[in-house]
Amino acid sequence: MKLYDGGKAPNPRRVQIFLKEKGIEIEKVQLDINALEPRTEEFAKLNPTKTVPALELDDGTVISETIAICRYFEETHAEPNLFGHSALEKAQIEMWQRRVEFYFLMPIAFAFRHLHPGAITIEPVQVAEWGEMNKGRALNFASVIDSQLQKNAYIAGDRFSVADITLFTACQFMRPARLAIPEECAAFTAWFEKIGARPSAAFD
Ligand SMILES: N[C@@H](CCC(=O)N[C@@H](CS)C(=O)NCC(=O)O)C(=O)O
Repeated sequence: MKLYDGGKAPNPRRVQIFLKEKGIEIEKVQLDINALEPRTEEFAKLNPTKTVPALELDDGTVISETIAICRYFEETHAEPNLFGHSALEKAQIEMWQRRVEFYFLMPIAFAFRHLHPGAITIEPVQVAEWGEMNKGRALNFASVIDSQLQKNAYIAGDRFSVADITLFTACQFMRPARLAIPEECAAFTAWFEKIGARPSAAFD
């Protein structure tokens, strides 16, 4: 089994942190996103979306999409549980994971890809207006996150879950996207510091 990884990029980071939380070690093949290594025809045969992360099983089956990879490992290594136990907890974790991914991580990624000069290699047609619009979307959603974290220790409730991993990697991606958690979001900032202190958050 091997993981096609992508260094500090947010989606590869989500799987890296998930594996560390589970205590799973696995062979990794690093692909350089800036050198467009995931876009080669050879890699496209493994993963037609030409993105990392991608997990290749021993029988050659390839699983891509960050959450699909994390779910696979949740099934093979049940503890610590990161996707929820009860029907309600599973639904709440899924809800927050999707909210964070669609309304926070993706706008941050669009802001980076359409506004950062260094992203021109991966996004040759940068549309600054779209980048600016997404900056606003991410910052608006930060206040939703802050109100949730005023009432809960973790984004989906009272314990750490896969939704926190998505949120943490999104927050780390804010800096290259030239964004920051708004100053007034004190609960959000405190949560970011708390998650950053977990051993799994350290870069390899
Ligand atoms: N929906 C995919 C997104 C994967 C994705 O966009 N990965 C980025 C790195 S964060 C990538 O491989 N980009 C390569 C490229 O744009 O050429 C997932 O959840 O894994």
